[in-house]
Amino acid sequence: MPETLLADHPTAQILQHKILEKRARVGIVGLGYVGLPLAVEFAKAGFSVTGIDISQEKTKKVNAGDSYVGDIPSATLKPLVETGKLRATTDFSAVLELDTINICVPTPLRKTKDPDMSFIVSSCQEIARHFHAGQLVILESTTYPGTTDEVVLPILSKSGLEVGRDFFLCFSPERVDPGNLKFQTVNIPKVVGGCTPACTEMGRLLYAQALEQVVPVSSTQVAEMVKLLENTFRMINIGLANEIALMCDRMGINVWEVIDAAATKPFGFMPFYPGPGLGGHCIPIDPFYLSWKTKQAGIEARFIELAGYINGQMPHFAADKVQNALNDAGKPVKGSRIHVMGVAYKRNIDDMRESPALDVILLLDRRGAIVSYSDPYVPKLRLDGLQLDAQPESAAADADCVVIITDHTGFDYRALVERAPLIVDTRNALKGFTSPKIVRL
Ligand code: SAJ
Repeated sequence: MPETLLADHPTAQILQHKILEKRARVGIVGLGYVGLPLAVEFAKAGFSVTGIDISQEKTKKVNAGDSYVGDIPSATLKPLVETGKLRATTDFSAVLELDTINICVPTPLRKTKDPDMSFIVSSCQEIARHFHAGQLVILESTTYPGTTDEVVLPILSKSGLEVGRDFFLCFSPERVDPGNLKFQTVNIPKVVGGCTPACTEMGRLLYAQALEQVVPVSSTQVAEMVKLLENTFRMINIGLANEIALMCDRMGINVWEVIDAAATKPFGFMPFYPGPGLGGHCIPIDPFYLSWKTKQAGIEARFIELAGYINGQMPHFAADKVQNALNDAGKPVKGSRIHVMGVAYKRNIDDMRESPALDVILLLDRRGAIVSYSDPYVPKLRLDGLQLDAQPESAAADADCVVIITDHTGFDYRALVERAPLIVDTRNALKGFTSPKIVRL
């Protein structure tokens, strides 16, 4: 049994029993869409949980039982706070009282596509100031293979404590999919890999108390690479779908019909769809953590670079589709009123990070178009000097051309087809409609 890994470590034995008896005091650094749901799951499992976040606003909301994360209703959060199971603070000295600490902070890319490790480093430095023997630290932020061993471990080892004996250190990729009603933190299999086998076992033990399935792997690097493979797989296949769309456009073939028919294959195929570009804080970002690291290892990540290029061209392709559609209607882009339907990075959410709509709007604005938009999730848009407020969907009737960038399910597409003079559909949202005024990607 893996527990025997811990048998001969007195420090490990103490922590192991605290975890098994749910006496371990759990800490979550970073109370965002990953950290808050994780904190709730540990609290629901019976642990005493302390969330640590640099945002006073977030900690105040948590302590008031007021959830700001869509996947966590306040009705779930409030009882956990009221019973003292979950509290939040901005004070890292809380680490002194903790037995386990999960780090769930952002890992953005810089403009140069280099990883921005500042949030991980600053969190670890704060933790290290109060760190002591007997603690388990697990990094969850998506990052390049080697981060845990090369960045986190040296910071914690300054304490003179020995990893795997005096303290335990793991990596476990976050797999939260905001808004996914079927897969939530508790039932998404949790991969975890430690600096030593004893670390892996301690991480496995902790997650096993709160989550349905834990997948231990042999090292932190394997665990770090698992997440990057998952999201690089997605980004590259979206890039392939986009390239197929460019080919079909040139050959006059309906790419949507091709993909739907290919998706009838019951094995060996998984549909991805073209679109106006790649948004979000995971898919466009994570693969470049991998390519940055492999470059250092002397290996070019050519698929990632190529897919990144193709995905990056899609906003231009969408803007050109609009320009050509107006041209065919005898109208220049310059001075035309173009109404954008949907600006969030994907349907039915309010997240604007890396949204392709921002690129398309800027491209059309720079070509002299008068741009407006509708998006029930995004009331205002501030973009390079552009200040736009969301318009009602009826504004489409006054446009020279409408372009569907994000296919929110709440839009009234039937009314749109009736009222708009010309529609460029980049998401196949008008799949069930036929009209000469519809131009598909
Ligand atoms: N997109 C396409 N074509 C597709 C799929 C997506 O153009 O076939 C676009 C979307 O419009 C969006 C971007 O790609 O702009 C990213 O979309 P996404 O569906 O990958 O959604 P994300 O960014 O929320 O990705 C998250 C990831 N979850 C984690 O990293 C834990 C990803 O691994 C999940 O697979 C994905 O959610 C999901 O399946 O919803």
